[in-house]
Amino acid sequence: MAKTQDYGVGRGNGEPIDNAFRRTDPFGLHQEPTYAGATSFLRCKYTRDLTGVDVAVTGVPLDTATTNRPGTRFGPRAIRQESTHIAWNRPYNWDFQPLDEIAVVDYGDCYFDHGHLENAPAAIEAHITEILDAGAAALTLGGDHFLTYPVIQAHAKKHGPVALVQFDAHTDTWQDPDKTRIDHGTMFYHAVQEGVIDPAVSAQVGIRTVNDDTLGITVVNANWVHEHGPKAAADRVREVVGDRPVYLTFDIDGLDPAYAPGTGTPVIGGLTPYQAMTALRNLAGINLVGMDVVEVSPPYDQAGVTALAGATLAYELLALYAYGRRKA
Ligand SMILES: [Mn+2]
Repeated sequence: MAKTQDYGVGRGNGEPIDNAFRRTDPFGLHQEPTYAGATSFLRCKYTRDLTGVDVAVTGVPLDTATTNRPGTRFGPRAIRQESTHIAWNRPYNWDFQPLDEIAVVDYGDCYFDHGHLENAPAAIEAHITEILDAGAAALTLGGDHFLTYPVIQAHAKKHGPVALVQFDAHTDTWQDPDKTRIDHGTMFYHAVQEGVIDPAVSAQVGIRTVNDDTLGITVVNANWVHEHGPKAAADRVREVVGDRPVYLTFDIDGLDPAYAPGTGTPVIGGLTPYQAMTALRNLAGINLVGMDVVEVSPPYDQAGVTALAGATLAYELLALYAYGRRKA
């Protein structure tokens, strides 16, 4: 395993450019010009070979379950592009480089037929199952939040009912009177009913929309985070999840739209990037088994800031995951 030391363009452990297909070492930073080269998440290698891989990053470009503005089908590609800006340095809030310690590849995107949309959930679940069956963890880039439901179904097959940690403006546990409709605001109702999420050990952070029935999930709403701070919020989450297998989903609208305007259902009064990153850093030690960043909608973005936030938070999630593997 090569240790990351250099910070110059065209230096590091790999080739000066196009490491998305030229690199051979799955560890370490591979610096290349941020404005050039084949784009992958953090310049990781595109491959479907998961031999020895710890985390497979994969896109799910689905945006047909949105209640308002679509566009998140372009999210995975935009997050990959913005990740080139941060692929030269380790996450600032962590005292180690996760890419030195875990092997990460870009697994490409999940395919589903938009002409047979009814088959998309099964296609997503099968795609994630492929990754988990190969012994890797999945870091999924969305796509609208509905996709997290089949992703969690795949995780529950391996880990049992998961503890959900959700950063979001919305609970996504709403239900209609007939309790059959499903979209990106109701899927966690169904996931709890199905038993793939255990609400008693689950927590939602950053909530600022009304839902009188949260199904027993602990809600650490945005106001609480603003009043008590992100470290205290993380403490509450850690208390709730204990040592249960955690699936962490980060809806980019958990951030305030001032920082993440490029999303389908923005709600003001949200978290700052500092609060989000500090909360994630202070979740170190949870038993993280899977994660995603969803709802980045490039058509509504400005100067790529939302995709940059998504890429940065995904990098933070890699650090959180690598920290957990250290203890294991
Ligand atoms: Mn949301």
